Parts: sequence; structure tokens; C-alpha cells
Amino acid sequence: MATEQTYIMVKPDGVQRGLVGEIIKRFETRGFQLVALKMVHASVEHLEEHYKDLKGKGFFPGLIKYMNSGPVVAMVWQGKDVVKQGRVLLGATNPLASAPGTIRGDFAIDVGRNICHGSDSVESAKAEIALWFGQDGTISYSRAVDAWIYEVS
Ligand code: IDP
Ligand code: MG
Repeated sequence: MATEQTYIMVKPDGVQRGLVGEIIKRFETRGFQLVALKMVHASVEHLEEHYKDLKGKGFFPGLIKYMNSGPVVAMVWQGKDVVKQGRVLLGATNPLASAPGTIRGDFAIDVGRNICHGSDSVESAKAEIALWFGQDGTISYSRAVDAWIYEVS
């Protein structure tokens, strides 16, 4: 049973553009398991914590303003190699460098409006899941379909 988890977020532009379902669908149809989901209009302080590694970058104030401009959809997805595979599904940070077939490559143009977030390592996934879902936690449940997705489940 694959228990690796990643934090995936539809950013405010993804919500406004009606892409929540599309982004969920890509993870769902690939076979990954949704184990937590909520909509939240995050505070500046919360977003500064989420993006603390980027503090000092020239685009940081604009990034926080963008992320605070409306609600996001916060999710935890689970499955084999899901952190790396999640980044592959999202595409490159700059949508202009994202391959067609990826979420950003199909739906975005500007790096400052790239519609989705995905954890970049197992370690940062753990920290991000704790930050966004610490009080709620994730849901543990089995799926009969796993026997059709994993050779051994
Ligand atoms: P990632 O989202 O692919 O992990 P990071 O380098 O962690 O990329 O940057 C976080 C977010 O900051 C990006 O998704 C993007 O929204 C924004 N960002 C990164 N670089 C730039 C930039 O050069 N200009 C404007 N925004 C940027
Ligand atoms: Mg990042």
C-alpha cells in the first residue's frame, strides 16, 4: 500500500477560472487517492509561512498578494511516488516551459499566474500538509480499486 503523500493546491486563479474539477480529475484518473480537501482563503501570515523559502525574492510580495487574492483549494493526494509524479502532472514552474499535457502547459501562460502548487520533496510535503491540515489531519481509507491500479496493493 503506497502511503507517500503530497500537498496539492489550486491557486486563486485556478479557482476563479473554474479549473478545480479539471485539476482534481488529473490526479484522480491517474489513480492517486484523495485523502484531504478543503477551500480556504489563506491569511498573509499563513502564505508567508508556506512560501518562507522564497522570502527575499523580488517576486515575493507579488506572490503573497496573488495567493491572498481569493480562496484556494487545498488537497492531500496519496500514492506511489506521488510527490514527484504530482510535479510532473503540474508541469514546469514557468508555464511557458511546461509541456502540453501538463496542467500548467495546458491552462497557463505567466509564471505569476500558474494556477497550481505541488510539494517539491517528501520532506516539504510533510511540512506543507502539517501547515495546511495540521488541525484536521488526513483521512485513511481503503479503496477496492487499488487492486486494479497497483500490481500488489
Ligand atoms: P513551484 O511552484 O513550481 O514549486 P517555486 O520556485 O517554489 O515554484 O515558486 C513558487 C511560486 O512562486 C511559483 O509557483 C510561482 O507562482 C511564483 N514564482 C516563481 N518564480 C517567479 C517569478 O520569477 N515571477 C513571479 N512569480 C514567480
Ligand atoms: Mg515550490
